[in-house]
Amino acid sequence: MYHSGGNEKSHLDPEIMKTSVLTIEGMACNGCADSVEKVLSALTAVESATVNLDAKEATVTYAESSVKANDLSQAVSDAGYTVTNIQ
Ligand SMILES: [Cu+2]
Repeated sequence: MYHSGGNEKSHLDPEIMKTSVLTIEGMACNGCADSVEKVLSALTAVESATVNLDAKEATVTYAESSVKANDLSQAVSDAGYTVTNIQ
């Protein structure tokens, strides 16, 4: 029987990243898509946000422990758009 030495990991649990797809109404052009991307990316717990204008969808990867899907939706409506679905 011997010690495992430096093998042991002392990290806290890594944050669990979650990806949600938001359906957004009200985006008319690339400028709108950029705005939505910016407000979502600005949230501290959001790792990435990508908007597909044609699909009216934003794909957002975020730390679920720090931000909820509702917070994403709120940020989008604060920017003047409407989230009609989150999956
Ligand atoms: Cu626009």
